[in-house]
Amino acid sequence: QAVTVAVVGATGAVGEAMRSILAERKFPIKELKLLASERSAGEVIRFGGKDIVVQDLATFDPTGVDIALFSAGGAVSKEYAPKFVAAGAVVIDNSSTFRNDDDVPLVVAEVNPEALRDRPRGIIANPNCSTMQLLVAIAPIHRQVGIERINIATYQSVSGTGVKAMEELGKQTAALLNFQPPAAEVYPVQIAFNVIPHGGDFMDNGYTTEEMKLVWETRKILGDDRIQVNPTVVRVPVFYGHSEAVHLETREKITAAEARELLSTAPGVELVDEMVPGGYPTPVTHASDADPTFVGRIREDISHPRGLDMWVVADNIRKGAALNAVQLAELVLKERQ
Ligand code: A2P
Ligand code: 11C
Repeated sequence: QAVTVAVVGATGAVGEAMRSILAERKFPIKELKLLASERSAGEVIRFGGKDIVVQDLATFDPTGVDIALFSAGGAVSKEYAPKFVAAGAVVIDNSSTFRNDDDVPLVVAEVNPEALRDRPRGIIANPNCSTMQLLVAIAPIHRQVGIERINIATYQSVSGTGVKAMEELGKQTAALLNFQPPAAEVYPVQIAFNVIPHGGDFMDNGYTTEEMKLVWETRKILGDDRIQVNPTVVRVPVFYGHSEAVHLETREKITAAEARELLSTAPGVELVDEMVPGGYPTPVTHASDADPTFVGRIREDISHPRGLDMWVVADNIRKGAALNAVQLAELVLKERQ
C-alpha cells in the first residue's frame, strides 16, 4: 500500500541519495514531499517521471505525511521532527540529536531491526555513518563469540562533512597542482594531499564527538554496555566512502577462516578478501555508490590470543545514511501490511 513520504533536506547530499534510493528500490510512494530551507524552495526536482517543487520546511503543513526522512542537520530535526510526529508521521532521523535518548530506537537494518517497533516518540534514529558500517561487519562476530573490545581507526571521506567540504578538497587539489596556496575554510588545516586526525568537536576526555559516537552507538545497537571501544577518527582526502581499520578482542577465540565463513553469508556484507595486490576493498574501487559494506584483510592478531583484524569500507552517504534510512522506512511499511 502506497504512502506519503517526506524528505527533509531533500537538496543535500544525503537527501539526494535518499531520493535516488527510494526510486531504485521502488518504494511505494503515493506522494513525495521534498523539503528544504527557503534558499532552495521553488526548485524543481524530477522524481518518478514527475516534477516536484521543493517546499520551504518552515511553512510546510505535515498533515498527511506517513513517513518522514530527516537529513537537514540536528537543529532542524530537534525543531521539526516532533511536529511531523504530532501530525501522524513516523520520523526516521539521520542526525545525532535523538540517537542517545532511551526512548528513541537506534537501528541498523541488518543488525537490530526488531528495535524499531518500540518507538514511543514516533522517532527512529539512523546511526552515524562510521558506526553503521562497523556494526554491519562486526555484529555477526559479536553474536557468535562476543566482542570485548574494539580498537578502531577510521579513514573518513570529505562527503561526511558535506557538500562544501567536497568543494574544498577539489579546489585545494586544483590550487596545489597549479602552485597556488590552498585556502582552508571548512577544515582547520589543508585536507588535499593530507590527513587530519580530527572529526567533530573535542571533548574533556580528549576524544572527539565523532569518536564518542562510535562508543555510545555501538553499545546501544548491540545492547551491550560492556563492550569497550577505543576510536581514532581521521579525515582523508577521499570524496566518497569511509574506511576503517578494525581490531577486535573477542570473548572466545575465532579464527580468520571462521570469521570469513561467517561474514560470507552475513546480511549487507560483501567479502573482498584475497591475499593478493588489489584483493581488498577500497573506497574508489568498491564502495563509492555501492550498497554493501565491504570487508577484507581479515586476519588473526599476532599480538593477542583472541584478536581479529579486518578492514571495512562502505559508502558513507548510501549505507552510512540514505540507504539505511530507506531500509528502516521499508521495515515501518511492513508493519502496516
Ligand atoms: P537548502 O538546500 O535549502 O540549504 P548538506 O549537508 O549536504 O549541505 O544538506 C543539508 C540539507 O538540509 C539541504 O537540503 C538544506 O537545504 C537542508 N537544510 C539546511 N538548513 C535547513 C533549514 N533550516 N530548514 C530546512 N532545510 C534545511
Ligand atoms: C562525518 N559521520 O563523516 C560524519 C557525518 O552524526 O550523522 C555525519 C554526522 C552524524 O563527518
